[in-house]
Amino acid sequence: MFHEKYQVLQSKLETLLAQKNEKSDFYNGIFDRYRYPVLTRNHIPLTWKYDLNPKTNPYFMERLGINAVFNSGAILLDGKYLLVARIEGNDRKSFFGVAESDNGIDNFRFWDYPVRLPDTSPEETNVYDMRLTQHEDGYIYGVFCSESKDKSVNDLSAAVAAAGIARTKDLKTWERLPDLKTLRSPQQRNVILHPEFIDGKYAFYTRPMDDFIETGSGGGIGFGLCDDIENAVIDEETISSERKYHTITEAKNGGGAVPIKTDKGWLHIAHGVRNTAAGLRYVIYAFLTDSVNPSKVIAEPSGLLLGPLGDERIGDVSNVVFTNGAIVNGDDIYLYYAASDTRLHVATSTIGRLLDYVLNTPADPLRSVECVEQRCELIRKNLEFMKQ
Ligand code: M1P
Repeated sequence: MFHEKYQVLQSKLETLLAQKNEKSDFYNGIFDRYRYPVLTRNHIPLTWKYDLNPKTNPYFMERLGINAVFNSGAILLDGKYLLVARIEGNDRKSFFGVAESDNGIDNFRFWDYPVRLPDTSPEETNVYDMRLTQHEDGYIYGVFCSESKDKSVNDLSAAVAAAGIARTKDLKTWERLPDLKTLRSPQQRNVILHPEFIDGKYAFYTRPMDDFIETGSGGGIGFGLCDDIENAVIDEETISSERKYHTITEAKNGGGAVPIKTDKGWLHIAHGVRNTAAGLRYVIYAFLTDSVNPSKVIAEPSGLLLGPLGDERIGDVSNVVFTNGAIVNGDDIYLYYAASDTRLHVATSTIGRLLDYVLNTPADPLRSVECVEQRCELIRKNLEFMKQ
């Protein structure tokens, strides 16, 4: 019975891993959605969850269950599409696992073992949301949220978020560096290392926060330079993409995928959050920054690029889409986005399309009356064009 059960589960897993993905019928001309998620908790190898020895596990139970697989860093390495996924155990702790595919849209298979980061801080309780930067210094950097209990207040759920930094050449062996220090922001999440030196320095996109959940006085996505990646300290953060009243970024925003270099500037795919009666709503938006000064926004289209749709809206933290990874292969872009902190999807587009989107979608005029004017202008042009 033990062996039969194993065969059934293993063959179910193999069927899932072999499943071909296909574009869904969603259309907006900007990107394609796909029918199946690329990673879910069902993609996790049985060896990670079960004790496969009938003597020590006579009931063939899960011993270490997995609750969710979601927010993933992404990189193209030696022709393979690699995701460093956030995997959350039934114990609520997150860790990282590398999943590999030949085409970026299906057949992602986890490597044998999860990532073992060097344990450099006994205070660190949880790690998640790694951004993978192939830096021009030759290393691949993983910058992630390192979370610890906030012992300064008498509140069991109070936590402190910092940006952990690790580096590797192969995603197998990792060297942990000291966490990023931002002298003017007590907490950080959604930090990304820019892939190139700026003025000879390492450049980070930050997300200044006063608190673990609320960004407080943090005005948007920050940017700062540091001299030494082995002791990264940023004393000055300037704001790049701002939070704005009555927009998709009103409550907070944060960097997403590592910015993509294009001939028109750096393409950013980030997240924005607003508050609703049903809780926070997370969507993905895009903007373009200057080629020479990547903190200077030169185009920011109105509203969201990708919002939670259909089943994506439901999960452990509902009404959330979130990205921390994209892969560029030639002109093609593979955007990995998680739905409701539960599973991971892919959307595909091209650099050409997304540049057209950021450069030619009108900016948010910030007031209903002007939004109506903007839409009427589009209708007027269309009606005139259709008469021709
Ligand atoms: O639960 C939604 C997201 O919340 C956090 O994002 P932010 O820091 O912008 O609030 C992160 O914990 C992220 O992992 C999570 O998906």
